[in-house]
Amino acid sequence: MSNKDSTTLLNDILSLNQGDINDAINNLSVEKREKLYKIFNNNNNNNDNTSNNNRKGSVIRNTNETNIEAHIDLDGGGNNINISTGIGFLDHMFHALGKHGRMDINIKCKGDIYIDDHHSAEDCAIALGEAFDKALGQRKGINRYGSAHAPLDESLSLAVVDISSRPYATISLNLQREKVGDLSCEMVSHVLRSFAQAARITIHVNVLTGENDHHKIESAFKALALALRQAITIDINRLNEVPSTKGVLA
Ligand SMILES: [Mn+2]
Repeated sequence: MSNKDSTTLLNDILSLNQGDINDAINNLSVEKREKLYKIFNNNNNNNDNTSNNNRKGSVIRNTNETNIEAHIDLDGGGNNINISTGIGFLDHMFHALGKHGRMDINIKCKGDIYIDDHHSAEDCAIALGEAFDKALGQRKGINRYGSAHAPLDESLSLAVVDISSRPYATISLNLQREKVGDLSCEMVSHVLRSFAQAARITIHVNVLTGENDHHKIESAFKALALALRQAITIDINRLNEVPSTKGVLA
């Protein structure tokens, strides 16, 4: 489009009243709203660190038990994911979280898995949660709430998220096995809880039905991914608003 055409188009837009503009924006897909939001946000807030145009977070976490690097880009799209926790099935679950939450996630962990999976699984969840918290910044303009069901064959899970700054997790998975791959089943709820705690969010994750433990856990992570996506998505109609009656979420 030429500059002249663009100018004509912008003048046409400016001649609309606010109600018509709001209606038009409401009719756009979430992806288009986010794109529109990014265009305006980049133009207006280039020097504002608290703005939402760069929703990335990085954490380096070193202890005697684990050395971890975690990066997340909430708006990355989920096509650039590299997970290496040392625990194969956990890699698979974090990958699902990024893919279906449309977030780019990178985790590298060197941990004491010669002992067991506990420290690495827990600490990766903490690092990822801290990176998520950093990426959210001031928590402005977000939907805040999200909920989703996700099936995987016979398994069905429900996840509900509130980006509340109140760390809380209710997890009910009904797992039967001792382990799936190298991940202990008891660590799955621990991972979800640790993530919620570090991210400072409330999550409810329930496996509603299912038989196969791999399927149950995977449907739980997918439901959480979808609910998180909803909750972190920017609502273009309230870009500078913190969605809390208190006025503060960070
Ligand atoms: Mn699978």
